[in-house]
Amino acid sequence: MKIYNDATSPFGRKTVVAAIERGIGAEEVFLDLAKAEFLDRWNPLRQIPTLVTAEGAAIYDSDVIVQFLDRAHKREPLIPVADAPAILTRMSLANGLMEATLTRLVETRRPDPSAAVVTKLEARIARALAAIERDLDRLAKGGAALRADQITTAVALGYVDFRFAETWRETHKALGAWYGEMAARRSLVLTVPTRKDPVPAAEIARG
Ligand SMILES: N[C@@H](CCC(=O)N[C@@H](CS)C(=O)NCC(=O)O)C(=O)O
Repeated sequence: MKIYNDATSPFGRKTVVAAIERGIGAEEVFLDLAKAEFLDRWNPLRQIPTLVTAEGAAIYDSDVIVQFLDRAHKREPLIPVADAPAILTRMSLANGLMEATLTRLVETRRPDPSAAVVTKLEARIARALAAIERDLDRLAKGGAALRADQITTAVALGYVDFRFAETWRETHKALGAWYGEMAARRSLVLTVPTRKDPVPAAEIARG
């Protein structure tokens, strides 16, 4: 299977981290979204990540890819069934944090950015960070195998660092400490948004 992605997409990073965490045989393929017309046959939204199976089926978006990956390994589930609603809700919160950070960046890069829109998005980012820290006990709970909510949240925090600011640690110390441990994991280190190349397939399958 191939995962179409680029270096900076947090949604794509989430799926590649999940594949590495469970040692799933997947190939990450980088594309340039500005020249990705070929992707339309797989994903008419022309968005990444898009997974294409060996049989030629397309799977998207990122949360669906994570659920697909969860059927492709025999280790602990990324989304344990017993707690799925809470895990998926924490994933939605982290996805929203990624979206707000991305939309804010796009707005600030427009020729005439709206201060009101930027303020609204920064307030959303602040509320999301506070809510994640309030729920940190449940988020951090668990064994050595990362769950999908932990992966999504760590990737979202990395994206806030990369595209907005690192100052959130000053007011969210416990969350900062949790993220520090997460960011040191091999799966997160291999997928930093400043990388130049896809993660080699052998590194993903190694787990
Ligand atoms: N809900 C989607 C969001 C994917 C998304 O927004 N991807 C961005 C890259 S971070 C993209 O493809 N942007 C190109 C575009 O929308 O034109 C998911 O979870 O996969």
